[in-house]
Amino acid sequence: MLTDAQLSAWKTDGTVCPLELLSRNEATELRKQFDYAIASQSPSPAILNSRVADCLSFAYIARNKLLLDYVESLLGGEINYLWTDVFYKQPHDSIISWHTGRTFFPTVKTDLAKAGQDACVTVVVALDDAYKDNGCVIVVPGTHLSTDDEVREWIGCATQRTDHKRLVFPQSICRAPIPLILRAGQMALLSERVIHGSDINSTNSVRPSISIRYCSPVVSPSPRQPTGRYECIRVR
Ligand SMILES: O=C(O)CCC(=O)C(=O)O
Repeated sequence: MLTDAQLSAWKTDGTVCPLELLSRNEATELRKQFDYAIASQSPSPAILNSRVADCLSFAYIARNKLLLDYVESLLGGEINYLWTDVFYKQPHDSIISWHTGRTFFPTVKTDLAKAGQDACVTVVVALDDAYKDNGCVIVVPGTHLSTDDEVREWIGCATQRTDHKRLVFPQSICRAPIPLILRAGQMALLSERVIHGSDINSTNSVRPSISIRYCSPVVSPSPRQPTGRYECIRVR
């Protein structure tokens, strides 16, 4: 479970990072399985999601007890798994533009959403070390407290996530973005409402990570969401 300090960081920043999850060896093993899933796609995509990769590792990591304990601290004791995106950021490859998870998650019209609480959460798991130069995820802390109109004004309606320009910081947001620096096997939690993205990988190696999406049972996506995602699966 998250400590009081971590919960307080979540409330202020909309993210908690880093959290210990896997050993370096376990992360390497998991990476091998995702490498295999990526290699089986032709041409190899930079972003792969669980619809196209029928990969047991998705189920294995999405049900990890420690990971679900962290998620439980935010969503409560009943947790649904939505889907996983695999980000294999190639050397010198593209940015992920500023966006919020909300753009892609099912819309929630509940008292929970009105109370400004998260019904959907992203877990980023680093399959290798992630840092600024290799294009780790960057978060604009505190933006999860903004209104939808403010977010639209700052970043527009980002439905197309990849771009080849540098990640430009929206000037009107006053808190500086923070890089989510993770060792292989560590994880970060992201609010569905916090603005984030990632910059160019300026190294010569791939930066691999996975983003696992969870929701509380108040969100009940139909088998065919507008996003084309899977129906959710109860994992706790
Ligand atoms: O890993 C990345 O580069 C971006 C991750 C992201 O934007 C997300 O999980 O929503």
